[in-house]
Amino acid sequence: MEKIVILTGAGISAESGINTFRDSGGLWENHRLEDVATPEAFARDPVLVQGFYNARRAAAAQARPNPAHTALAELQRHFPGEVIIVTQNVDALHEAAGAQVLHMHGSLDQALCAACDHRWPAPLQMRVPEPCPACGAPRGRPDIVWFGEIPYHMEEIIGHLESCTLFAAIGTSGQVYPAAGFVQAADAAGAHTVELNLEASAVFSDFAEVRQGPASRIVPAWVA
Ligand code: BJW
Repeated sequence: MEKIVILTGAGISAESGINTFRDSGGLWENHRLEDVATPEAFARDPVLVQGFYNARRAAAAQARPNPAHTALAELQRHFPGEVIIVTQNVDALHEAAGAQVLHMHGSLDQALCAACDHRWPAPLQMRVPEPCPACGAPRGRPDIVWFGEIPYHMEEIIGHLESCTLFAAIGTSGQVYPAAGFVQAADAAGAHTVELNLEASAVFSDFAEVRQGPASRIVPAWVA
């Protein structure tokens, strides 16, 4: 049976109005991404880090799926084989388009207790401190995979990569691992590999095929 694995990154949501990370120099209010997206940063300056995610949660709440999200959802619904969508994005636009996805870097709309691992729906604005409703510890954080933390669903994702016949990476810069290495795992499994991006990613030469352009145009054309 054909199995397609699709990895998406910030570029697929760009035309829905959500900023990508590295196009703007990777800066947020003059802070490097690595200075807000780590557990150490949260321990050092929780107000700064919650502010970063509160702003992004507010932006994501206004965003709607674009034709690229819709095309992937339709592919997943109608393809006779299996279509696995793995996203690095923490927005919920794939789900809003009707797709089922694995969020390897977590979700903006979930909160996580750093004391007991309990998860609950994040309020639009998380506070500092944000108490955990299960254990009461003042250690609520965004349920986001930060640098140095282990991405979610890795065993399942690797299993899919090892058994896929086609792998596509859409709108991701290929600068953050382990996602940037998925193309090599799929290639080793004998899959055809294709990159769809506005410009060549850092790992474009690992792909058998590269298609360039805005996701809202090239993804529906690729799926058709
Ligand atoms: C369009 C478009 C349009 C624009 N149409 N396209 C040295 C070497 C190798 C690895 C490491 C190293 N030092 C440290 C590491 C590991 C580290 C890492 O990779 N660091 C690099 C910076 C080098 N990785 C980790 O720490 C990860 N954990 C880990 O490795 O654990 C060990 C382990 C792994 C596996 C099994 C067991 C153990 C965790 C990484 C967590 C990443 N977290 C972030 C932030 C949190 C989420 C959030 O705040 O939202 O996730 S970083 C940030 O980058 C975010 C993204 O998901 C991620 C990827 O970014 P993405 O999506 O590619 O976006 P951009 O902005 O980079 O690119 C956008 C692209 O779209 C561009 O190419 C544009 O051209 C394109 N585009 N408009 C189509 N309209």
